[in-house]
Amino acid sequence: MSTCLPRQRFFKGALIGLIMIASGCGIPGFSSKASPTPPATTSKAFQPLNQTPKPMLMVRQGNKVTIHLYAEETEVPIAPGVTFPAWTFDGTVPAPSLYLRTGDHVTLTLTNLDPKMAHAIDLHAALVLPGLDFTPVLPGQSKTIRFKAQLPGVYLYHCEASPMPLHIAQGMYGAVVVTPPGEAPPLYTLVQSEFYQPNNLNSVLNSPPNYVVFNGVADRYTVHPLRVPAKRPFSVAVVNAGPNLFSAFHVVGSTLRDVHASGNPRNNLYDAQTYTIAPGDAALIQLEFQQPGLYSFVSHSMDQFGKGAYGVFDAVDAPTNPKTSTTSPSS
Ligand SMILES: [Cu+2]
Repeated sequence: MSTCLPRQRFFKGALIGLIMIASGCGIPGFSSKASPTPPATTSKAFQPLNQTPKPMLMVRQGNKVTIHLYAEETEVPIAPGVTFPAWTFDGTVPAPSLYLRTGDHVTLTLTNLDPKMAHAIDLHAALVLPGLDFTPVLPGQSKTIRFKAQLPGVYLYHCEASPMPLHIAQGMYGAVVVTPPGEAPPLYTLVQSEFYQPNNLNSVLNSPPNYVVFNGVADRYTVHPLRVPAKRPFSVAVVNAGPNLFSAFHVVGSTLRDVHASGNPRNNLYDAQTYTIAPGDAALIQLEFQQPGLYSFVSHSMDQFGKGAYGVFDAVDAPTNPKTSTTSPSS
């Protein structure tokens, strides 16, 4: 496996070079730090803001969890030298992962700090009445919802304000991981998503994306591989935020030993070579590498791989402490 990595890196380097040349010199709306390009805005409402990120608050007392999220517009990096004028929860794309346990009683408040438009939150982990709980929050206002984390799983949460395809494409999505009693949370959470021309609904609905990424940045984990244990199992939560493309999650040099569809342990698939994750769905994937070394993870849809859906696990013999290495998408 490791012998073919340099070839992959070379291939990817050439591809990303082409993408960077294209983006820096004129994918409309993407701003390059080296060669700033104004976003392709169409109205005053879509003039980008760059609000200072306000971090999420999450407090646990027993099985009572209080969460405070903030909707705001923040410019985020999405590829080397390329930033995107995002609409966010808490200033990051993806939004912070919410780690819960089954049986948790969650009180979640969304405050909309975006002065220009309404936002809303839809949590796939919350079994509630959408017409009451997922409704828009106007600028400057807050809304609190309460739900019980009834089912173990890995879930998407996203903005549900209209037009929803644009609010998701602009960056308003994250992961909820609900872990059953006695189980450790996944070692890492990966959120796959796409970037289109910013603030452009027509691009989201009718054009291919410019980037497809894990955790917000193209090829992010090729530069800094994710450290995992060798010769013992570990799990990774994979969420597909879309908004449009199906992910074909694959690990080079390994099968996906156990795949729990939607992260629910009742759904088990053994030794899948590639697993399809629809937009709005997720999986909890258990892996075990038989020897130390580098193992690429990709979306095996080659257009997605070529646009940045590519990372690397670095399997090492040294023990890895899940408590200290669990990766939020935003970290
Ligand atoms: Cu929104």
